[in-house]
Amino acid sequence: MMLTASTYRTVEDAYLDLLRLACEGPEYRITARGNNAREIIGVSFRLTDPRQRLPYIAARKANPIFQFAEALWYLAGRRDLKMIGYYAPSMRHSSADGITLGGSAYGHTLFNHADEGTPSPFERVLELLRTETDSKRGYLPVFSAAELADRHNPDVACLSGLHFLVRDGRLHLACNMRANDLDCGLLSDVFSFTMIQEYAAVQLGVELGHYIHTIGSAHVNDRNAARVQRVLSEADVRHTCFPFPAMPAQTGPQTIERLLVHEELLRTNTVKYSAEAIAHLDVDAYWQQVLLLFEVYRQLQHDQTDTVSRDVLDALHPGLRWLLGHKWTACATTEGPR
Ligand code: 5HM
Repeated sequence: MMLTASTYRTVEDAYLDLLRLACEGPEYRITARGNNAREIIGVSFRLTDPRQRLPYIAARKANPIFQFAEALWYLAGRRDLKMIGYYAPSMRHSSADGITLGGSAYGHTLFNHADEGTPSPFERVLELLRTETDSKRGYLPVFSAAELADRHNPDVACLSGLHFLVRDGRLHLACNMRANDLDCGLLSDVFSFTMIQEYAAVQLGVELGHYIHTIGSAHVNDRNAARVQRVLSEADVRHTCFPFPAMPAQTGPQTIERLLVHEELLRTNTVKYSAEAIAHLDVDAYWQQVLLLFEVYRQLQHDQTDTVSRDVLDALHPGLRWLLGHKWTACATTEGPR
């Protein structure tokens, strides 16, 4: 009897099976808000190693710079387009006022304090799990019924809610989504939500557990069909794997704040960092990797370079270097494609 979600070690394994499912046996063909898609209703999977949250598939050209930027944007409780639109210009279409994001600014819902001195919903859940470890109440709702009041709302939350459960000293996260694009949204959502999970585990001082992802409408848009086919063809031959390290135990709100100071300086081209300069900043080696990524992006966006500095690329984790080399020719090194 299979009543629980299919189990995978990494997001890459789950992603490939989800694409196969959508291509081989879609339940429906839908057209919603101008998008034609193949859809399956009611999909669920479990990841046993949520830290392995990046797909090493050349044809997918995953963008780890955006992934980390989005995760930090959430963790900082932000909703400004200024920051996230720089890393993902397409998100500008989802903003109603050109200044902020709406329902998809999940961090704004989760990490903000209603009033000065009041804990954020996220802090409330942590407090609950610290006092009653086996609690089933560690749920953070995100989608709100009020979002449907405006029929033309361009940005209705796809994330229904996040459910944090501590069992046997490990923090599991069960995520519920009303809708998920299996080729696009899914990868960035799993990346960010497992980062929030790991961040919560660090705050609670427990191990990282499993990540369970459940989707109401799981779909692949027809406009991405060609890329999906390329990804699936590559799936039969690829062998690449780069284990990603654990988030440092001392990571906290001040770490996020400190990182975002450097992020803004790089985004606004106010500073330029060498690998050496980043190595001397007051942030852990794990988070220095993210600043190296933001420096790469500064060079691509502001300097419009056709060769990103070698010292910065060499200082990167090999998996991140591999992903950048497959996405931007300016980042290709002798190990990667030219
Ligand atoms: O019409 P609708 O609001 O469902 O369009 C948004 C679509 O963006 C979703 O159906 C989903 O396919 C995708 N999406 C996602 O997969 C959007 C967001 C942003 O909220 C997300 N994941 N995080």
